[in-house]
Amino acid sequence: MSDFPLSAGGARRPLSGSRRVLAAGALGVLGVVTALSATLPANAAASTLGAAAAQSGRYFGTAIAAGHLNDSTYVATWDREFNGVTAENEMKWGPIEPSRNSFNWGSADQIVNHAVSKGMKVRGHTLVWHAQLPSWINNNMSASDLRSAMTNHITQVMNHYKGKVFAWDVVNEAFADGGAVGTLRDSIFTQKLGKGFIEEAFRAARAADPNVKLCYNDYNIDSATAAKTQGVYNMVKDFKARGVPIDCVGLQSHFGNPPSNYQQNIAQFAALGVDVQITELDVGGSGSTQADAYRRVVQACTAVPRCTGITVWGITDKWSWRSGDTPLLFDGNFNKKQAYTSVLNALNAATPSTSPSPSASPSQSPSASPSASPSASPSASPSASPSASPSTSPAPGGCSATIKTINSWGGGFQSEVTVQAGSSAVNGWTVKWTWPGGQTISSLWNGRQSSSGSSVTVTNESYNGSIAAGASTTFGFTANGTAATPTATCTSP
Ligand code: G2I
Repeated sequence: MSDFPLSAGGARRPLSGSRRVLAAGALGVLGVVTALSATLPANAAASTLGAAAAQSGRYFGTAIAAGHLNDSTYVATWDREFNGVTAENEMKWGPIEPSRNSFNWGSADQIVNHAVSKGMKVRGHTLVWHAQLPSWINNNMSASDLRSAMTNHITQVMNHYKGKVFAWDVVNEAFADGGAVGTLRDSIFTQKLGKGFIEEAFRAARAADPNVKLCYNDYNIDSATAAKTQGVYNMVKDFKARGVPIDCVGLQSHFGNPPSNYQQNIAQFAALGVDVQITELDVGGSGSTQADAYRRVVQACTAVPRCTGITVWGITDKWSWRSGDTPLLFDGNFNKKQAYTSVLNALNAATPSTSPSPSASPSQSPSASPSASPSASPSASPSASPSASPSTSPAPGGCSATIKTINSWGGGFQSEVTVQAGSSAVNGWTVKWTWPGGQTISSLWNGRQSSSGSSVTVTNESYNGSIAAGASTTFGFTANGTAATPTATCTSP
């Protein structure tokens, strides 16, 4: 558990526990998948956070406050170390639309234009949030008036930043900290529009811009098993099943320690077919304890290909929203802390990232019923592959497994293994294969691996052992050697 209770979004709360761009030709093998970026291992370690992250196709960003842009050390550190940015407050509803349909772009534009001129990735934060609302959003509004204000806000702000922002936090912090799984925070949005406001916001966002990633962002969803996490997980799964456009989940990660199942959590969201980003990272503490916690966060993200980037919530401890916890990578004088070095080293050791194109919205109707049939989404897990192992039909009650190559580069490759249940549900599975040419797995997610010589055995994680009849789950890995798709066997108890 964290030693650093803090508030996010205004509420006091306890915390839960705590290389060169890949050749375009190689991306072509991904078929429908348009990689955001994917990379090859570099020969030399990079010396800045952004350059180190870029080696694995990721970004390393920071929150920036326009009010500090007159400090030359602040701007120089931003430019030197980071290749991504989130406006700390300037794009929020209150600051950007202080009067209805009258927009104050100045401060946000300052940040975005600077970032774009430096080739940084910009996260848009945030469109619909219960905090920092303008005073003209109030209880006197009717539901239909609030709905039209929300749709107009989403549309105008997204239009203004079209082509400059790569991902939007469409809805921020909508889930409650207590209560049953799936309980939403009480807000003007739930009061007037009901829980469907989240879906309405995502559909409006997709209508405004078909090419940007649409994210759900929250705090205290870092632990894989927390009730709040499960609520968000269920929502994303439901959105995917019904074709509600969603492309990414942001784990804010304001804590003192990442929970022990943090990587598992990132992997379980990724397995739903969304990107995951660490969006507001700050880790209270100091010295080697803090450095170690930061290292574990970076390792957890970079072990999962669809964890595409990390943003820290500020540059220097002195201007952090929780400065008493000294949670950032630079001290009050912009000196690099021990945590800086551990992050840099972990980024330099990272394996490649992949990210498909934004999801399409098959239906723009906010009233699409929950029973609407699942639709194909281009952001579903990569389906095109240059090769796949043969799959045998499972016996009733049994399972089958198919290995396919997702990506390959000189000396390594990435694979996805689909575990399919037969005509009965499966509770627990074991997949085995034998490497033909000395391949070795370097990182595996959504499964537990044991190897002996060329024989590999992978069993389910606690969260993906149950597969309904006819349904499937996937796990993935990166490996050293020449890409291969050996025949895999699957057994279930
Ligand atoms: O609370 C930490 C973060 C939790 N997740 C969403 C983030 O958007 C949120 O950021 C913080 C900013 O770091 C603070 O800077 O959001 C706070 C508001 O909830 C921001 O604080 C506000 C102060 O409350 C205002 O009084 C102040 O005018 O910052 C404003 C600008 O300095």
